[in-house]
Amino acid sequence: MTTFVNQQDGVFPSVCPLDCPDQCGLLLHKENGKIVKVDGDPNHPVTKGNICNKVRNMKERIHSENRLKYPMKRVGTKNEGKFERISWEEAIQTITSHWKELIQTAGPESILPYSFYGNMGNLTAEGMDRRFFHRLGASQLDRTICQAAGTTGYKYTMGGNLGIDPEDTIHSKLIIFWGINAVSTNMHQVALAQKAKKNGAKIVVIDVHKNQTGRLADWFIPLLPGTDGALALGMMHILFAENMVDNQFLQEYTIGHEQLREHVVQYDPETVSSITGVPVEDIYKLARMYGKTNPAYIRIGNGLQHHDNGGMTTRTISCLPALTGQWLVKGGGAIKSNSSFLAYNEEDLQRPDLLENKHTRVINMNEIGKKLLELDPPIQSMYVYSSNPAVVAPEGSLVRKGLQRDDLFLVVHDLFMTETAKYADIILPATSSFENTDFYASYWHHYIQIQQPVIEKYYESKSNVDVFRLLAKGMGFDDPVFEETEAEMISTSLDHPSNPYLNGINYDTLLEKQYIKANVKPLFPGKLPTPSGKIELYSEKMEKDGHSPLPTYTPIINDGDFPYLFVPAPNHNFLNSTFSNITKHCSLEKEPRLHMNSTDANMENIKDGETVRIWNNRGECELKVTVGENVLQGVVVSQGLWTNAPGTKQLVNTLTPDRLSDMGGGATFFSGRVAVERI
Ligand SMILES: Nc1nc2c(c(=O)[nH]1)N[C@H]1C(S)=C(S)[C@@H](COP(=O)(O)OP(=O)(O)OC[C@H]3O[C@@H](n4cnc5c(=O)[nH]c(N)nc54)[C@H](O)[C@@H]3O)O[C@H]1N2
Ligand SMILES: Nc1nc2c(c(=O)[nH]1)N[C@H]1C(S)=C(S)[C@@H](COP(=O)(O)OP(=O)(O)OC[C@H]3O[C@@H](n4cnc5c(=O)[nH]c(N)nc54)[C@H](O)[C@@H]3O)O[C@H]1N2
Ligand code: SF4
Ligand SMILES: [Mo]
Repeated sequence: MTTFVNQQDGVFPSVCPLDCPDQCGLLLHKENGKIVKVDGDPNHPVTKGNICNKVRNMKERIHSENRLKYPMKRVGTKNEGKFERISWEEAIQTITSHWKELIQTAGPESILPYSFYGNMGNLTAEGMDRRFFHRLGASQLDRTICQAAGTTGYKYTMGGNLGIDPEDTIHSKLIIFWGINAVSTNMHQVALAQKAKKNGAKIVVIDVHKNQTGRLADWFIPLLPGTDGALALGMMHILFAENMVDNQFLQEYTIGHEQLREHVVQYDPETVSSITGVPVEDIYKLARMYGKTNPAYIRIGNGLQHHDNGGMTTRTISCLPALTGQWLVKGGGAIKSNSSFLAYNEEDLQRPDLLENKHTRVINMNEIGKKLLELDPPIQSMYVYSSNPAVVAPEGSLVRKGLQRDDLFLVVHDLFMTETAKYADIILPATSSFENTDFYASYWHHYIQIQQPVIEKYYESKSNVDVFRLLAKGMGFDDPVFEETEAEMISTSLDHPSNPYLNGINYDTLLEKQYIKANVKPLFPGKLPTPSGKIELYSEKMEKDGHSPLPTYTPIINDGDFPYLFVPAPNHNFLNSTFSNITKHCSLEKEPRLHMNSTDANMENIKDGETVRIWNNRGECELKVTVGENVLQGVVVSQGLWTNAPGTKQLVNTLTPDRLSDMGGGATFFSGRVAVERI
């Protein structure tokens, strides 16, 4: 194996580790052992050398003076920020002796891991950690904060995270970005769409906010939050009524189309218009455009499913391509996520068999605040890694109150002193992905990639894999799975006979090629992993699970008597809360803003640029207002998960609900309501 680390200078291949569908190939330019430039790798077949600005500026983060260098223990009160350097031996000894005692007195379920995908490497994000916590018998975390609702909804229709090959979308003639801010969150899909546009394609964006993606559209369709399901049903109504459906496709590859045809009669354009705020003529225009354009492609985003009805909304939109037979056309169909194509051998990587008690309790991460405060028997220790719940989790005040508990033994493993780490008893320094070995599988394009260490580990920092090895040793777990090398873990993961798409992809071929495309084929003709093997427009499984078996519009839940629906979306230059602590990225983004319709602003006597108080019964924030026509009346939108700079109140998740969505226990960040007033 080549050892990039030992070479002080040169240009080395790498992967973007961030939770972003594009999963770009990178080239790291090294001088004197340090990364001096992060560039796109022109050899990557999809991302082709282009990367976003935030990762171009990644070196500011990787070599930041503020990175954690050593393990530390808390010497002040929680959230005071006073810590003292300790050795790794002391850190591991403190943690494991605490846990051994907890296991004796309260049982292993008193301990909870809390993590998400701060680094998408599979060994880092869901490898050695899973083995460790299974063996420990800790409470299990249901990792629902991102796409759980939409994934569950899409699966009812299509059987899994299966869409089209994004490389085919250059052939599309109609591209609908639906609830996705792709310019910021999937820039290479935008590049492919621009190519399609040169060949005559139209780009439509359906969103609650005319942001940079909306501004790029040939046609921007604003609608009220949480009403997309109704819009899709209105389209179906017109597609059937005006005979724009592909009966042969429906016959051959779907079940339930007769029931659906009758069912959507109720969603006439007038009714749908009154729900969505989209004018009747625009609903006709959209349905006819979709019904008559071939190939038509829908990129289904994450934003539209962060609602009470997010599962059903995604389920409903995912039925559309079947109605017009788009799945058979190159460049037609949809992508919600493509992760099922690259599914690896999770059982062997994560070893769920090591968990003895099959009834171990499961805690939904969206409810972490409430659970820390109310659960009985209580969570007595939490180990946070690759996530920053104090900023990113809903009901933020409850989360921070839970973290503040004096009797909660909190360990945080991160690269930085995050808002969460300030509450820790023990802080452990993490390596960046460029210091580790790992493999990466995109959930949008079809390539698997490998990361080999390019730079030395920063001071005493350690990778997640290494820390869990040490913890296993400290706990006295002598199972050989904790001894496996990264190379062995990658080989184990890719050895997965039940996924033929991975044929020929293994550790050695990855080392040799850096990027390998899965052996994907078009979904049709073919059999889907749904119960019927077909696209399920009518789903008996949904009925069994307590949902309407047909796509149905269900309004979001009334969040209280506050005038505005509040959509606190991500921003362009951060990745969730990552980069919110880097001066460069903050200055690129300038400041957090609240977007408000000018009629609403007039009514509230609020002027552009003023600071406003945004509040509900969960708490309050203060942001500057941008007044204009980029959001509909009754809706306010903020962008970015900012941390509280001194004297500011900009933790937007203070205001968001921890209700669970209709499916998958998903998050409902965008279904909350607020009041807004000038200060
Ligand atoms: N620059 C950047 N890139 C990112 C991230 C980031 O923070 N910054 N985060 C990464 C992660 S973890 C994820 S999950 C993805 C998310 O990326 P996306 O899939 O783009 O999802 P969001 O950005 O959450 O929301 C997308 C859009 O949904 C809109 N929206 C909100 N509610 C509704 C609704 O009811 N209907 C419709 N039609 N639109 C609605 C919002 O206004 C927003 O423009 O991006 C990833 N990439
Ligand atoms: N209001 C609102 N809230 C949201 C969202 C929204 O749109 N609006 N989006 C939600 C979504 S979709 C998501 S996915 C979540 C994401 O929320 P998080 O998973 O918390 O993501 P980040 O904020 O990026 O935090 C990741 C942390 O992991 C650390 N990290 C990176 N690499 C490593 C590593 O190798 N090891 C360790 N130990 N740590 C590492 C980073 O330094 C960073 O502090 O946020 C959710 N919260
Ligand atoms: S964040 Fe997304 S667009 Fe930016 S470099 Fe990483 S994968 Fe590419
Ligand atoms: Mo996410």
